[in-house]
This record gives sequence, C-alpha cells and structure tokens, in this order.
Amino acid sequence: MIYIDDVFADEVLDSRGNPTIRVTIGLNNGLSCNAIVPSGASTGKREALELRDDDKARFLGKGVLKACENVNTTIAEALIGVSPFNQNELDKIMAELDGTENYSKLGANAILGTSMALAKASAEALEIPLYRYIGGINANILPVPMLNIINGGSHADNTVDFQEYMIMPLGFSSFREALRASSEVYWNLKNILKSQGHITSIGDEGGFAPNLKNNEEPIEVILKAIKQAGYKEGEQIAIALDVASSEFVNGEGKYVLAAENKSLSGEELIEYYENLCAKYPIVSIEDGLSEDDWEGWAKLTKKLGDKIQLVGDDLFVTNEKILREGIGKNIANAVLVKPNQIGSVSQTMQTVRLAGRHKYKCIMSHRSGESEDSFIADFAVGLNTGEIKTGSTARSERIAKYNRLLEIENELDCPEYLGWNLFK
Ligand code: 2PG
Ligand code: MG
Repeated sequence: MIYIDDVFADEVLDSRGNPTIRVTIGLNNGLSCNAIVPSGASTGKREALELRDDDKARFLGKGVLKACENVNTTIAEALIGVSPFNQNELDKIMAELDGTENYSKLGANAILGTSMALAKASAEALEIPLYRYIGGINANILPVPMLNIINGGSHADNTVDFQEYMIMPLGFSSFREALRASSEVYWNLKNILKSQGHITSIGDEGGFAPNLKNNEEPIEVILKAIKQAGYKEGEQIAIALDVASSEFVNGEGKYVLAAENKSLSGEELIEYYENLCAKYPIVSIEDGLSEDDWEGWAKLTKKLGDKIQLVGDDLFVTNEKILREGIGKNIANAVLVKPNQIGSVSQTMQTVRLAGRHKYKCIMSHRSGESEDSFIADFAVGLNTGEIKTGSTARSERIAKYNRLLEIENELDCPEYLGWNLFK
C-alpha cells in the first residue's frame, strides 16, 4: 500500500523575489513531488489568508516561516501514514485542523501547497500525468490563453489605469499555433513601442509597461501589432481586459481614471465599456466594477452580459459560496479560478463544478507573483476550463505554463483547441 511518509515545507522565492512556500510530499515507494504557491498583488478582500511572518527583520516582514512550520508540524502529523489518493478527504482534514473559513490559522499558503503537492505525488505514484489524474479521459481540451501583453495598474509603474491588456488567439485550430501567433504579436508590439519612443521594459506578468496617454491607447497599439504580425484583429485575435477596478475605486464609490483625469460613477464606467466594446474587438472584461459594487455589477451584466464575457476575480475570489450568491443575483457570466484565493485543490474544483452547472465560464489563472511550478497548466486541462490566463510570452515563470501546455498537446491523442467554439 502506498502512503505518505514525508511532508516538508521550506521557504523559497517567487518571481518578484518575495518569499513563498514550497511543500514536498514524500511517499513510502521513494517518490517525492513538490509544489510552490503563487502570490497576488491586487488581491480581493475576501481571499483566503496568505500567512506571512510580519517579522520586519526578515524579507521586510514577508517571510513565510510560520506557514512552513505549520506544514512541518500540524499538517505533517495528520498526513504521515495516510494514503495520498483521497484528495477531498485530505483537503478536508487540513480544513478541520485549521478550523477557520479563510485558513487564517495555518495559512492558505500552507494548505494549498500541501494540497497541490498531494495531487502531484498521487499522479506520479499512478504513473499518469497530473491532468489525467485530475480529469481522467475527459481531460482533452487545451485552453485558449489570455496573454497579458500590456501591463498597467498595480502591476507596473506606468500611467495606465487598467491592469491587463490581453490578446486571445481565438481563430486558430491548435494551442501551438495560437501561441506562435501570440508571440509574434508580442514581438511586433515591442518593435512598435520602440519606434514610438516608448520604454519596452516589462511588468510583473511579462507584458510591456509603457507610459501611454490614456487607457484606450494600449488597445490601439495592440491592434496595430496584430495587423503588423499579419493577423486579423477580431477574427483571429481578440482583446480581453482585466480592469482590476477595485484598485482605483475611491471611498465614495467613484472610479478614478488618473490617466484620463476622470472620476466616473459606476454607471459612467459601464457606458465607457459599452463604447470601448463598440469600437474594439473586446471579448472579455474582468473586474469591470469593484468587488463591493454588486448593484453596479448587476447593471453591467444586464448591459453587456449577452455580448461579452464578464469575469469575476476579486468579486468571487474562487469561493463557491460567493459565486453561488453572484449566480443568484445574475452577476457576471464567468469566474477567474485562482487556487490560492480559496486554499485547496478540491475547493477550487467545487467552484469550477458550480460554475459549470450554471453555464458560467471558468478561466484558470496564475498570480502576478509566480514560480516555475506549472500546476495550473495541468489543472486547466484536467478541469476542461477551456481558458487560461498566465501572462505574456516572456518571463520563465509564465512560459513554464505555456511550455507545459505544449507538452500536453503533444501527449494527447486527439487534442482539442476550442478557439471561437469557446463562445458557441
Ligand atoms: C489578477 C491577477 C493575475 P494578482 O488580478 O487577475 O493576473 O493579479 O495576482 O496581482 O491578483
Ligand atoms: Mg484580475
């Protein structure tokens, strides 16, 4: 019988150079697997708690030694000697050990790291790929990527208010071709920005971070890059935005667009989006309104919900209960799926299943602070999310996910890439 004989956590660095937790699970057959937990910058208020040490003498207070300690003592004691294959039960045991809704005792980073490493170790022990372990023979769809090629908001030190300007390669028949086209657009974008005298340094997710004059100019320049790369805007490559509006809403509920010297009400911001969508091939807007503005969200969904994908990230924080409330109120039509917002593999799966039952789309997502761990690539295929958001075609922590998806596409007998069928 296979059982867990070692659980070990240590403090490593993420892509921003901040400490994060790596959990290694060892099995009695000699196998061992590890997982590294990512970390966000523009976090939703209701996310599960990322436990940090707050010891100013180390890593400016961001150390995760307490979370490691929790894995190495409390969690290890409960898991050693147990079979790794009962993911739901093991996640539940950790939830009970913690005893709080948001994992504020042991830390969501401690629990998620263990949960991910358990899934990896189980797949390894069965000698099957992780996506196959998660999804069985149903795991066959390569996700359409959302590639963040211009970064703004709290992910970059530039003038742009919106956080992410993404391209979605929808008019292609394989993931490989879609990724190639995206990389070509990225390089054309760099050349155009350079020729216009802009800086071409990159933000946290590998996109460029130029100082542009308003929040529309990034779209204009991306469309130019699509054309210059030889692709048809709207037909082959569409635009998706993560506005991350909770980051620029003020105390009075006004949305402050510093780049345009404007302060808009929720209704005015909805109108702003309607105009943008009429003008440009936008297929998806994430966090268009703040996480507290549920009334505004209902209006936004009424106005644009049958035309484009409206994604709740800070709004739903991958939380089944909050998503259920949103579904009941007809809010948004898609959910961003970030395992560390909720804290375990099985809870993430519950949220995805709920979304599926109510025809909400799911987009598997990285965090702005990432690592070489490509867990979410397998997770996206295993859960058939059909979409993934994992940065631009630069920076190895982003590329790790894309390269893993290329590998999965090679492995599958008849891989499917949905492209526009995603919306049909
Ligand atoms: C987002 C994410 C990832 P962060 O807002 O969608 O792109 O950013 O990890 O900083 O929350
Ligand atoms: Mg977001």
